Amino acid sequence: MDEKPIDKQDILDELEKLHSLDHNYADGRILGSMCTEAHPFAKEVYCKFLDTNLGDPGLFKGTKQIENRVIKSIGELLSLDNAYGNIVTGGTEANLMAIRAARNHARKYKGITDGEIIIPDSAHFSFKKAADMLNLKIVEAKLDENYKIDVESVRDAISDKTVAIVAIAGTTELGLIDPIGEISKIAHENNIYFHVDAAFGGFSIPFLKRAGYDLPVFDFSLEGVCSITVDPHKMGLAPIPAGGIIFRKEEYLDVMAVDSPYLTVKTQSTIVGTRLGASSAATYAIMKYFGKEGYTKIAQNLMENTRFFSQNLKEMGYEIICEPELNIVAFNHPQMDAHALAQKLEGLGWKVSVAKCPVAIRVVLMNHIKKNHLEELLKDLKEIL
Ligand code: 0PR
Repeated sequence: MDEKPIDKQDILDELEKLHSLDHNYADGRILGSMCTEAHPFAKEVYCKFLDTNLGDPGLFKGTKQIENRVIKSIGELLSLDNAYGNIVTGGTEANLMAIRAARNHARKYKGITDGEIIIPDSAHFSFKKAADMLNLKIVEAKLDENYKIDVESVRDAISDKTVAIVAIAGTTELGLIDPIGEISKIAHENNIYFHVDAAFGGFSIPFLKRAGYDLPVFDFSLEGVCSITVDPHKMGLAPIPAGGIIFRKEEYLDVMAVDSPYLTVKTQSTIVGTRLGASSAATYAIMKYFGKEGYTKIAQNLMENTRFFSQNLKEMGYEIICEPELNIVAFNHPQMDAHALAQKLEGLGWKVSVAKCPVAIRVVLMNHIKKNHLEELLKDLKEIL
C-alpha cells in the first residue's frame, strides 16, 4: 500500500488503463460465456443496495423481504407455490448448497456417513468441488448417444450410500436438457434426493415453453425434484454475482442450519456469512422490469439467432454436434481439428471456447451476440475454409 493518499483522478486513470485490457461483451466477440452484460436498470438498483448485508437479515429487514419475494417468484416460475432458498453468488454455490442439504438430510434420516452422489458426465465442474468439500464420492452416470444422461446407467449407479442424484436442464457444453422426468421417477421410487442444475436453462426453458417450444418438464411439478439451481446472472440478465437455489421444503435448509448466536437471527443455513443484498434487489428489479413477456421475447430472439447460426454453419459444410435445444451451438469441420479451428478464430479476434465432450467449438448465443456479429463470424468461418 502507498504511504500517502493518491489523487482520485490518478487512481481512476490507473484502473481505467487496466480495465481496458479486459474484453467487453458489447463488441460481440465473446463466444463462450454464459454471463452477459447486465441490464442497465439492474445495475442501477444493484448500486443502491451495495451496503446491505443479508448475513444479518434482522438489520436489513426490507432487503430480506426482497430476497424472499425473488425466491417466491422464481419458485412459481418452476411450479412451486411455497419456495425456500436463497440468492447466492452463482451456480457453484447453489449446487454446493443443494449437495450439502442432500448429504445432511441423508446423514440425519438414513444414517449415511460416507455418501455418494450420482452425476452425469456432462455435469458442471462445480459438483467436483462440492464432492471434495463435503467428502462425498462421485459416481458418474454415462451419457447416451444424444449426450444426455443415460437413465439405465443412473439406475445401475444407485447404492445404499447414494445421497443425491443430479441431472441438468441446460448442460454447460451443449445446452441439452436431461430426461428429468424419468430420473425424477427413479429418485422418488428409491427415496433419494434429486437436484436439477438449471443454472443456465432456468431462466429460458419456462419462457420458451410459454412461446410454444416443445421442451421437456424439468421443474417441481415432478414429485421427485427436491431442489433446482437457477442463475439470474446467466439468462436472467442480472449483474454478477447472482445465483439461485430453490428448495421444495424448508427442512432442506434446516438440516444445514448452524447456530449464529450473536446475530439478529439465531441460525444460518447459507455457506456465505456476510452476503450481498444488492444481488437480490437487482434480480427483483429486473424480473419485474421484464416480466414473463420480456423474458419470453429475449429467449425467443436468442433461439432465432441460434437457428440462423446453425443453419448457416450446416450450409457451409460444418457439422453440428446436436440440434440445439437451448441457445448453444457446438460444431466442427469434418476436415479440421477443433483446436486448430479455434486458434484461427482467436487469430481473427474471436474469444472461442472448445467443448471437451465431444471436442467441438462451442458458441453460447447470449444477448451480447447480435445478428450482425453472427454474420461477421460466419464470414470469417467461410474464409477459414
Ligand atoms: N451449472 C451449470 C450448468 C453451469 O453451466 C455453470 C457455469 C455452473 C453451474 C456454475 O455457475 P457459476 O459459474 O455461476 O458458479 N457455466 C459456465 C462455465 O463454467 C460459466 C461461465 C460464465 C463460463 C462465463 C465462462 C464465462 O466467460 O462454463
